[in-house]
Amino acid sequence: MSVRVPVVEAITKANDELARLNRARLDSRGILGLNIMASPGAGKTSIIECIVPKLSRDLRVGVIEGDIATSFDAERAAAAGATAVQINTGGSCHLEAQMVSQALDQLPLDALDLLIVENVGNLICPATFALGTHQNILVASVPEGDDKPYKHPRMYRGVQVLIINKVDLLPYVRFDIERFRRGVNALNEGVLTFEVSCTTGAGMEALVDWVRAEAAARRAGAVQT
Ligand SMILES: Nc1nc2c(ncn2[C@@H]2O[C@H](COP(=O)(O)OP(=O)(O)OP(=O)(O)O)[C@@H](O)[C@H]2O)c(=O)[nH]1
Ligand SMILES: [Mg+2]
Repeated sequence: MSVRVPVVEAITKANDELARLNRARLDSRGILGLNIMASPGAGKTSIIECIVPKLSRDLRVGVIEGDIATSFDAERAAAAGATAVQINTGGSCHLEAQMVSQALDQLPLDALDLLIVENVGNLICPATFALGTHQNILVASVPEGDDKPYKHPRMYRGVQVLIINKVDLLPYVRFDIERFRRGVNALNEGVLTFEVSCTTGAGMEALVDWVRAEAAARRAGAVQT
């Protein structure tokens, strides 16, 4: 144990340095970077599919998709109108700043206003690795259960935005939203929260408006990194 801890610290320190370089690449161009995290199947790509067509009316959107295998999600993001790059981690359960750096090399950064990163579906490891994005967004979905804030406190603590997805399933799934909210509040009081459904489109306009406002503020240089 006395050996392992310094090794882990060294890895995250090296990652943090690369994340700072990624952030500088975004900041020098006024690009807003969002890091979307969630468990597998929570609806990360579905949300991207919902918001990209609306955002593309006035923003140029790039998407970096992280998955262990396949390019399915990059194909879906591209079909929605984004310039998309797929990272295959080959087994790693999270993205690291180095992977994002390589993906940034493949994107036309001078022609983007917004970068959305979809992290690998996992509620544990992605919370540990900074990527250089500006906002960490967690998608929680109704069928996962209302106990997830209690079971994954680190993830819920470390995000600036929470999206509760699949609210269309509330009548059919046992999900006590008050219990869920109490768990969230204990860890991250006042976290900006959106309740949405990709199936019905409910709540999407508010989410899109928030992304637009954040991107505009960043482009105007009004937000400090
Ligand atoms: N009922 C319902 N189903 C949804 C909603 N959003 C997504 N889904 C479904 O949930 C499943 C997973 O959606 P994805 O968008 O692929 O989820 P993901 O988080 O990107 O999954 P991974 O990238 O594999 O981790 C699909 O069958 C979607 O159609 C929603 O709001 N309501
Ligand atoms: Mg996905």
